[in-house]
Amino acid sequence: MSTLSRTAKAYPNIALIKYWGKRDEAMMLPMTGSLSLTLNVHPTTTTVTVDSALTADRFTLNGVAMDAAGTRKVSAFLDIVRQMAGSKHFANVVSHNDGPTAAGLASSASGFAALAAAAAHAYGLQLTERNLSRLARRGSGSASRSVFGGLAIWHAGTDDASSYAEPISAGKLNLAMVMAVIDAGQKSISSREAMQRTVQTSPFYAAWVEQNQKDLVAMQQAIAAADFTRMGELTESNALRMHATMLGAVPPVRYMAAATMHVLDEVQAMRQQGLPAYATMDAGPNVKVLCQAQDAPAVADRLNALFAQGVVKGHVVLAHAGQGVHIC
Ligand code: 2P0
Repeated sequence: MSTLSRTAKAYPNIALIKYWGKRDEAMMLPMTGSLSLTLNVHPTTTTVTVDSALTADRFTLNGVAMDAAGTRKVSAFLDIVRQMAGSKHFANVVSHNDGPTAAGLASSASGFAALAAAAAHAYGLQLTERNLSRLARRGSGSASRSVFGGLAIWHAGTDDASSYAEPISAGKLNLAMVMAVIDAGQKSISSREAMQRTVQTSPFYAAWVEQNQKDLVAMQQAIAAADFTRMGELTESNALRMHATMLGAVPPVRYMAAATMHVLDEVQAMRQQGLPAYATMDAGPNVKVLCQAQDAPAVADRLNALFAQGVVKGHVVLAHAGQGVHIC
């Protein structure tokens, strides 16, 4: 019997320019590029132990042993790693999410980035960061971006080799993300299914793809110019457009809740009162507010005050730019 164990830690990322829709489901190639900020909260820590005595993969998440159905995605991902490494051995995967799972808070991004790094090392693969990003993409598209810290762009590419993320310099920008967590429960429909339905049925989808490509170029220009206002405007409008294309799906996909709208109103009020803050939402009702680090305490105070009124229930999590995936 032989065992080899490696542990990796990765952080979630929040897209400023979103990924919504695949053109190749099997290879996990996206319709468009996307751009994100990796955070310094809610990491996933994953240990992969390759064990020649095992007769199947095992997966434990947050202390709970998963059944065959709960292990399927992890095992399918390990099949890719085994094929690359020329190994037939199964593995024991123990993962801990330091944040809510599947609540639209990017747990699959941190989860598959950590799994990719731990599994690659445990199976003896020596991958460049680019190839690690390509591998993480096969588990979950957004995980390709969590390989890197801070700002990262995932190039759509045209095939497996050209679809990877890479870091972007933030220059003098010191960004923060204040999260209004209004519902930490599991989402009603997975983003994978929701984006598939949107691609297949939304009459707005073609317009989304066209606009997203323009937004991605404009965002890179805004980052290079350290133009936070432009970055914020692009972030908020890009998120609203993504939700608009989902609302056009049949049946419609609506992640935004009444509480989401209350928070969006509050963010708009902040801006009108001179506090530069911009909202983005993913596959869930939570709102993440992009701001500059010096304004983050004031933004958090405003959201805490909103929750203290009791009309909207929730809590605030303050995040800054975090690290890329690393072996612990
Ligand atoms: C993003 N989201 O760019 C977008 C915006 C959610 C909304 O990537 O099917 O878990 O595993 O590739 O990456 C969430 O979807 O989906 C996501 P798969 P993933 O962050």
